[in-house]
Parts: sequence; structure tokens; C-alpha cells
Amino acid sequence: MPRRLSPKHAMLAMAGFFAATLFAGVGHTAAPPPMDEKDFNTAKQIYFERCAGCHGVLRKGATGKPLTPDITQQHGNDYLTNFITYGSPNGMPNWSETLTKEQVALLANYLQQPPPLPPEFGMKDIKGTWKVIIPPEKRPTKQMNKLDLENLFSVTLRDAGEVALIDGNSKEIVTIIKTGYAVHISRLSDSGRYLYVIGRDAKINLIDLWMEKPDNVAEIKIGMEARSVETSKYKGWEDKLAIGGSYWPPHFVIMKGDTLEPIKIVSTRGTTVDTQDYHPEPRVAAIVASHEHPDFIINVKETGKVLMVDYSDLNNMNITTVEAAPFLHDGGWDSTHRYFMTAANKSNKVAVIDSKERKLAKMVDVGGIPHPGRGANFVDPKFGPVWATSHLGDESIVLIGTDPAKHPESAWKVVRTLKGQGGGSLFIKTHPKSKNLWVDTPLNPDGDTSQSIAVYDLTNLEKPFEVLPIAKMAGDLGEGVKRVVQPEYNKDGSEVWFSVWNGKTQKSAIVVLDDKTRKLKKVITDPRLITPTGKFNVLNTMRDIY
Ligand code: DHE
Repeated sequence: MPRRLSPKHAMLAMAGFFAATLFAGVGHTAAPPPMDEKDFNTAKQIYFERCAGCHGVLRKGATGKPLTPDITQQHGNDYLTNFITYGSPNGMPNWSETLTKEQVALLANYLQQPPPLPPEFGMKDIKGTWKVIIPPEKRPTKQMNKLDLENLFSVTLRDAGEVALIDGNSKEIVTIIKTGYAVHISRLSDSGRYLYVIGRDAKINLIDLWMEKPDNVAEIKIGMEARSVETSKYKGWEDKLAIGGSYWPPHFVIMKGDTLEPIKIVSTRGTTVDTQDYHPEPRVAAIVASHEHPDFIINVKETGKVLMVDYSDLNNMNITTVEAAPFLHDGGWDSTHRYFMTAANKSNKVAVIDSKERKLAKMVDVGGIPHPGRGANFVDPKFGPVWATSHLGDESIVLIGTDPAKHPESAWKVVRTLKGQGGGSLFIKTHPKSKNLWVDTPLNPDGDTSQSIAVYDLTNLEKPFEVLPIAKMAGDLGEGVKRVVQPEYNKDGSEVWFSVWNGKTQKSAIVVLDDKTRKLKKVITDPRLITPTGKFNVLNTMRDIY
């Protein structure tokens, strides 16, 4: 082997090589370019932080293309460097502003090396990370602060490893809380008292919003890489359980809701729905809590299976496996909260899961790489209630009918396709009280497109969309990519908030618009507001309003 590795590292690399060749199923004889251990470790960290989410730890591909050495060695350094630097209109971001030329070169080299196989992380490891900072009996018995908790926003400060709690009324930062690395999402317990956040490093923080100053009361690491957390919402189970879904190892962990004490780990390894081949890394993507049964509904990305996990008896656990399509990613409820609408992104499909009957209602063909976030529910003037998604891979926004009782002819069909600004969209949002539909395009390679938002009039969907230059509206933020990402409503649906997501050392902002007039209401800037991305209004998140 041309690169110099320690014996332990060499063994891991060999194991990775074995796994990669075996799983890729393609033999190849080309050798990776030389790379020393220091560079390998630096590149491995960059890959983990920036690339593994889309391409997988074992680099077998999901939202992003497979990057196993048999493929990457054929592409070679120049091709890989250009692709990483400039991205593609199909969703690969342009990394030239985020990574230095040296980092891109390291990555291009690393991708041609065999992927190292990360270790497992079982109950002993998980328990070793579990801390109850304030036990339940020492916590307040009523709300001790004067905050309008339902209008609080939990804002991910991605590269700072923190969340900011921002008062939706005053727009002031209430507190900044230390969390895991690059928190992905925030979710609320059914009562709205507990806030759960999960970092990419699989660390979950449990925050008690009743404390005089809300803060961490427990924490745990459920794996080494993760994206999703949810809490039990079925009648009688409110605030009782929490669940974390992990990318590596591929499993989910059910915990006590008020302490995060881990109770049960279930691996998601298994066979894919289409070819029925074994997959070593079927990662847990979105999780929602059923309102129809005591179920957590879990997207298993690579195998394309939706698991409906009955949590009412964890020792005799009933899991209904619904076959959907590979690369299940994100999704949300229809307006009745009966149907889970979830994107199988690289299959270009949306699966409709009937949470009441615990079965697949329909697979719907949509555009290129659907990416709805939780999607948007509204009433189409012609077709009745619909749920909508935008796409990472093309400019379309599709509306799917969701009312089989009163509009059976439209149910589970694409009833309308709107043309958006371009590919690279991640999130779409409206509110039951709004007449606007907001669609972002943060990953579009064109700067003007990634820094603006498209807004549609829901009373007249034939009308062309309006483009609002949100990053410009934030004022002078100086240099940077200033991606405009994830519209989120306040509690009464009168305001919509956007993150202007800049580099770690650059100035970012949150722009608040009046929803009715579409005019600027407030720009929130603060030196502590480092790389804001996801924003989660307590009431809307707790009640699944979108
Ligand atoms: Fe996300 C949701 C995974 C990149 C911001 N993201 C989700 C969910 C998953 C996921 C599985 C659904 C969780 C749920 O509902 O339980 N995201 C991934 C990735 O694997 C991916 C593609 C690559 C990665 O390395 O993580 C990825 N995501 C990003 C980003 O780069 C974003 C834009 C910025 C960031 O903070 O990292 C980002 N993802 C978000 C947000 C949500 C989300 C804001 C929640 C949206 C919501 O409204 O619920």
C-alpha cells in the first residue's frame, strides 16, 4: 500500500477495503494515490462533517452518488476536484466557498482510498455517554419563566455546536445552549415542555423549557452519526418516550422521555425492497410519531422500508414493515395527521403511509430527488387538500391530492406541477392561516437563486411566483455564500422566518417577513448567530403544523 498507516489504521482500512469491494460487487485493480495518515485523518473528518450524510459512511451512495474506490479511482483527481469545487445543478453543492483548495484536494484523494469501517456503538457505549444533569424530581413543577413558550424558536447554530432559543415576540435571543456537533433537528414533547435536539455526532440534548432559563437536563450519544429524534405522542403516552435514529451504526434507540435513559436498540440492517440484497448501512432518516397508534414511524433510507414500531410493549415489540422504495429521507403528515408523506429521494417517489391501517396507501412518482422537509399542506382551489414537495434535482414543485374521502379522483395523484426557480431546493412551507407558499433553493449553484426565495399565491396558482432577495434584505452581511434556507412560521402564522446561512467566520442573519404583505419585518443579527440553519417554532413543531 503506498500510504503510510499505523497497524490499527491499516487494519481498519483493509476491512473497509474488503467491505467496499465486497459490497460494491465490482472488482478493480487500480491503486489509490499515495496519502499519509495525517492527511487521511484530516480528510476523513471533512468527509464525515460534509459528505457522509449524502454519500454514506461506507460511501455506497444515497442522496449523493456512490463513491467507492472502483468508481472514484476511474474518475481520478481532476474530475473529483472539479466536481467537489463546483457542484452540480442536481443537488451536489458548490464547495468552493466552504472548503479551501487544499481541503478539496485532500478529499479528492481520500475518495480514492478504501473507506475505513467505523466501529459499532452498542448499549454499553451508549450508556457510557448518558448523563442526567438535573433529575426529574429536581426540576420545576411549573413554568418558571415568563416566556411565551409556544412562540419560542429553537434555532440550529450549525457550526457552533449550539442552538439559540429566540423569543418569537421580541426576536431577542433568550439563551444559547451547548449541544452536539451541527444539530440537525429540534423536536418537542407532546406537552411542549421538553425540547430534544440531535447533533450530527448523534448526541441528543434534552432541554427543559420550564426552567427559569431553559437548559440541558440530560444528554446521551446514541451512535456516531445521526439526524433524527422524536417523542411519543399517542394518547396516554404523551412525554413518556423518546426515539433517536442513527446513521452509524444503523439503528434506532428508544429512551425514557424525561431522562433519555436508553431502553431498547434495534438494528436496521437488512435487505433492500427492490433487489433484496443485504445492505450493511441502512440509515435511519425521518421519524414521526403516530397519532393513530402507539407507533414510531421510521424511514430506513437504503433498504426503502418504513417501520411502524409499536412502543406499547418493548419486550414483545411489534414492527410492521411497509415496503416503499430506496433512499427514504424526509417527510411529514398530511393535514389530517393520518397519512405520512415521505420522500424516497433517489427513487423520485413519494410514499404515502396510512398510519391508521398501518400500510402503504400509494407510491407516487414525482420530480427529481424530492426533498420536502416536512412538506406543505394547503387547499388547492381546484383539487382540494394537497401536500406539496419541492425537489433537489429539478425545478418542479408537485402537489399531491390528500383527501381520499371527498376528492377521491385527486387522492395520491400529482394534481398540479408548479415551476420553481431551479433545482437545489430543500424546504417548502406554508401555514393553515397563510395564502403563501414559500420555496427555498439554497443548494442551487447560482448565487442569486440560492440567496432568494420564491413565493406563490395559493389563491391563484397560475400566477407566476414572486422572487424575494432575502439575503439582500438582511443588509450588509459582507462576504459569503449567504444561502437562504428553511422558511418557518411563528405560532399564529403571521410571520415567516428565513435563515441567511453564511460561513462559520462570516456574518449570518435571520430575516423575518410579514406573511400577508411579504414585506420585511425584522432582521435578527448577533455575533452569536453562527451559521443558523433549521428553525423550529415550538407550537408548530409540537402540533405538526405545516
Ligand atoms: Fe437535513 C431534516 C438528513 C443536509 C437541514 N435532514 C432532515 C431529516 C433527515 C436529514 C433524515 C429528517 C429528520 C426528521 O424529520 O426526523 N440532511 C440530512 C442528510 O443526510 C443531509 C442530506 C446531508 C448531511 O450531511 O447531513 C442533510 N440538512 C442538511 C443540510 O446541509 C442542512 C440544509 C443544514 C444543516 O443544518 O445541516 C439541513 N435537515 C435540515 C433541516 C431539517 C432537516 C432544517 C428539518 C426540516 C424540518 O422542517 O423539519
